[in-house]
Amino acid sequence: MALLSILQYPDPKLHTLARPVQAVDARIQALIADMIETMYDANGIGLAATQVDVHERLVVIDVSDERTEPLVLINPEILWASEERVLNEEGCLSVPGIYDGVERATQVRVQALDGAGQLRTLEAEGLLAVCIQHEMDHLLGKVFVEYLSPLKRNRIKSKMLKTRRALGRADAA
Ligand code: GNR
Ligand code: NI
Repeated sequence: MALLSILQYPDPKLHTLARPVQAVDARIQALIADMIETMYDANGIGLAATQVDVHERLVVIDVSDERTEPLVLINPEILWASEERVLNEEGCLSVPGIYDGVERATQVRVQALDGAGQLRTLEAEGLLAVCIQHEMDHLLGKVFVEYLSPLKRNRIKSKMLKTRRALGRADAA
């Protein structure tokens, strides 16, 4: 197992469209284990492969308080989303320190392969539904700040770049 590094907004690689996972094999199982470890280490409730620079349709999620219920979604597809929307305060491990309101469907029905390669259907509401939609956006190359006004987004972009310059990161995008 290994901790993976998480791409930071505005890294253009965060806007890559992920391809479907072709086979749930040893390589994918190892990636799942590393992503779960990385998500827990970063205190996140979800992590998309896109965020660790792997552009395949795979996400891990754990919204449990004890952080003992990891959920793996491979090649997830939304079968149904409620018309009803709710505004939630969102954050993202790729945009640390930034929180803002995003409107999402309150309920979703999702089909995905699990970590064993079994096709499953999941009904979600509350924080899980929000997290699933946030993670699936990452697989499409979309970061939550893209729902905010251009003014807010540009302020966030500048702040992120400034913070990274101050930290002296050579890998700043
Ligand atoms: O840890 C996370 N918290 C969170 C809070 C509200 C809405 C979405 C999220 S997902 C985020 C982890 C992350 O960046 N996943 O891509
Ligand atoms: Ni995120």
